[in-house]
Amino acid sequence: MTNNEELYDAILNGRLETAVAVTRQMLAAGADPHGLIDHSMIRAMEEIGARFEAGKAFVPNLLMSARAMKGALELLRPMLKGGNASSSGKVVIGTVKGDLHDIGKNLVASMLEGCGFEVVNLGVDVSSERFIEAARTEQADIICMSALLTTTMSYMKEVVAAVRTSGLDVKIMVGGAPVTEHFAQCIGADGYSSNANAAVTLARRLVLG
Ligand code: B1M
Repeated sequence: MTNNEELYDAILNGRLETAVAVTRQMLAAGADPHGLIDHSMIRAMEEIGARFEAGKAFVPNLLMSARAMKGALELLRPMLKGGNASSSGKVVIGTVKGDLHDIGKNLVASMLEGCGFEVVNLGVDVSSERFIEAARTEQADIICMSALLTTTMSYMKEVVAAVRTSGLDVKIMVGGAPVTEHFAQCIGADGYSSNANAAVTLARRLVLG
């Protein structure tokens, strides 16, 4: 088994210690953190999700995989640099109300941070009031929302409406597995991105105008 396969297998089967040990080993050998994320870690989460959907895995399996993924991701966090040292702008980020998925959102937050943005991470289950309050207090340039459930993505529309009514001068970005460009346009968001790298490009574009 290659190291990439071992990492994939460890996350898929929720083995935290192995996931962390293999990640550490691969980094020491000079592996590219983005390669690990894209080729092993996200693939493993997709597979456990597919098994869950097919009734071949259950919520405890999702939790264990998530724990293993988070442990490995923690090692990569300081390395997710994009080479821009000065502050590119301030982002308030959170997973919307009713939704507890935070791995992708945290990946986006880490990438933004690594690429020079100041990031205020509000966590999960974030209401429109909290997004607005944080954006106002922090004088944020961008509100970034994540949703992983088809049942919670509709809440993004409420947040966009509440932000527009509040009169705040802030851009709004949305993303997460069920979200699409079309959906983002329909709810009046300023932009959509499908992954963490694209989120950085979009944030830069929104701040520069
Ligand atoms: Co849940 N879950 N889950 N889950 N879970 C999904 C999302 C699901 C697709 C699984 C499936 O059925 N195949 C399904 C949703 C179905 C649907 O809505 N159509 C599902 C379900 C049903 C549920 C529960 C309802 C299960 C239950 O209790 N019966 C429940 C809901 C709880 C809740 O939120 N209220 C639930 C619970 C959980 C756990 C808590 C056990 C756990 C989350 C742990 C955690 O996050 N701390 C979990 C997990 C792990 C998953 C899967 C398997 C993996 C998610 C993940 O971390 N992916 C997921 C299946 C899947 O996604 N294939 C699933 C890896 C991550 C890196 O990708 O988050 O997509 P992702 O982020 C990407 C992009 O989407 C994008 O960038 C990231 C990196 O490239 N992105 C953004 C994300 N946010 C962005 C914001 C941006 C831009 C890009 O702003 C501009």
